[in-house]
Amino acid sequence: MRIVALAGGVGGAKFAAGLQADLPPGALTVIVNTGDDFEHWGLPICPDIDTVLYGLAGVDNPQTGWGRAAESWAVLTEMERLGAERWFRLGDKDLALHLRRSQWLRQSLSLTEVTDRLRRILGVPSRILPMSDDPVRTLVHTDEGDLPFQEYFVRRRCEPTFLSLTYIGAASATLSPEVAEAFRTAAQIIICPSNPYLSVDPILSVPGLRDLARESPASVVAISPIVGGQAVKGPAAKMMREMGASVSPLTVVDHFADLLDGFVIDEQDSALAEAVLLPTLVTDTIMTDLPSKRRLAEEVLRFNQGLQTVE
Ligand code: FO1
Repeated sequence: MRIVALAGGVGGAKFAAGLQADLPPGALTVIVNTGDDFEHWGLPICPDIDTVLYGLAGVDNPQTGWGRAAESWAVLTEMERLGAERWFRLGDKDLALHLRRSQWLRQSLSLTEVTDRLRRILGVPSRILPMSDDPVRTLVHTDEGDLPFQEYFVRRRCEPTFLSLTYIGAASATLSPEVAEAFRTAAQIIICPSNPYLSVDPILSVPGLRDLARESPASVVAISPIVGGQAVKGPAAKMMREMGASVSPLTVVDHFADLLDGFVIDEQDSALAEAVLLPTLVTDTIMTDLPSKRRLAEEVLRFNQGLQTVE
């Protein structure tokens, strides 16, 4: 049984780890957002790929959700002494991965190939696929001007008022054969509880990807990243307010519209279930540790499986 999950940053990586724990080795393929990627200290950085990679390898920093556990910061400290930027914190172990990725990319390996080598070395049984091997960069239009994603998200801590997004390069980004094959052989497709605008939409902006998901015989289920009127983590709620949308799972389900066959909301929002015009699973969606991630994954897989038998 092949399961395809679409994931962005921390929330996506958490749920992907739950899916991996609940599925046979190799059953899971995670398609990851690359719109957050950028160059820093002259190195290509792929934050969402690395957040998913570390989360599935069990070496992620549980406090931040990004970067490595048991990290050291010797290079960052010395780089600051040498006058380099330090607003984007790269730990020593994390830096080794960026150096190795940079080396392989310069040898003209694709990001898909590089990512597959890295996940195998880190012992991850699941496939991790960039949404495209071509560059797509999320540009955030704010009341203070246009900001590259990490400048908005990290340097400015999402403080500027969000206006809109442009996924630069999306129109000419090509689907990799690996992503196309993953959708064609998927038994289920799951959109992880990631930011719909910053993490999921860039993936769906790759030409042909959304159609593959919608036309797939596999049913598509999304998990709301909004619980009890706020985002579990990150700027999704603030962005909704700044767009004049209500901070609600209903805004999320409307956003994905015709793509979904089912939706998952937290029990804190159970009163909204009847307003969701789709089959809805109401459960505890807060993931605090691996057992809670795995339990949620198990429930979502069963729920999604049930949708297919109905059809
Ligand atoms: N997020 C921060 O808020 N501060 C950081 O210094 C930071 C460093 C960092 C390094 C590597 C990496 O893979 C992710 C990192 N992130 C940091 C998170 C990153 O900005 C976000 O994970 C995504 O881009 C949004 O999901």
